[in-house]
Amino acid sequence: MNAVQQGEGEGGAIELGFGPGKRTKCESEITICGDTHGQYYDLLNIFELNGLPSITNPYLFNGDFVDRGSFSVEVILTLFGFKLLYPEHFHLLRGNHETDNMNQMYGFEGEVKAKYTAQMFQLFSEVFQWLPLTQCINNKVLVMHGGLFSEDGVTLDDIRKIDRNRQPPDSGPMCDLLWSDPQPQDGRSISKRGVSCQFGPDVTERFLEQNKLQYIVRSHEVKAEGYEVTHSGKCITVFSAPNYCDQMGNKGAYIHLRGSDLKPEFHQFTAVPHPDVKPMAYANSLMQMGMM
Ligand SMILES: [Mn+2]
Repeated sequence: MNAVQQGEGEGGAIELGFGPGKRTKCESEITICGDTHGQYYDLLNIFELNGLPSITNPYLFNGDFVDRGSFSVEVILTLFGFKLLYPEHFHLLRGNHETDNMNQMYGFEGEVKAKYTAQMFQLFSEVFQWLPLTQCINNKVLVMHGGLFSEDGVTLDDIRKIDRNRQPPDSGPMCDLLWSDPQPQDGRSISKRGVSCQFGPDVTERFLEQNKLQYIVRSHEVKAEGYEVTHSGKCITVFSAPNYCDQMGNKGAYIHLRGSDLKPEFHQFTAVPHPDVKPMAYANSLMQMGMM
């Protein structure tokens, strides 16, 4: 029946609901989108191209809804609205930008204060802390914003046990899920971001094997084509903010996971016009002057 069904089903098709390691059963299809970063008009274009969210058209948005783009309030209220309408068929995962530090520097806090109040920002901050960190689809595909871990051996159970209702720590599994990036060479190296790590194909392979998963889907990095398949198809990046910050010239993409084998199908799109408010219009003024 429905594309995504959740409940206390047999055979591991269960929605845990409370832990950060939520599980979703995908009966026929789900759409996964990556970073949207306050690009509201591009978000509307996704719904134009792929249909509005509904019980038969489920979505998962993989974090970084706010900051940089100057329509972050419009993006997050739209996404929260669909979450309220279709709680079982519309999924939101936390990104590294659903955090106070990032929101203070990259515009969301300033935007909320300009459009609403400081108290309204506190409310968003509180809700962001409850967003799940990962979602597991049909016990086969694990979705998270950043990527895998600084150490081997992390299990889905470990992920479920993370106490996520807080600002993320500077290291450890919660930090890694929000911040890490894949790298082409085996092993791990220091991240160019100065937080978490970069993980190689061997790390991905071991994690998938230990947890009996097929592949991971993550976001967090702008890609020229809107998506990238790496680690022999086992690590997929999807990014849904085309012409990121009005300057990168990249395509956006979303992924359909279809059928019982959850084969990924990529759809690309380009940026649409938006009202004349520049990205970072509400950001910390030191950031705007390029001093940070
Ligand atoms: Mn990110």
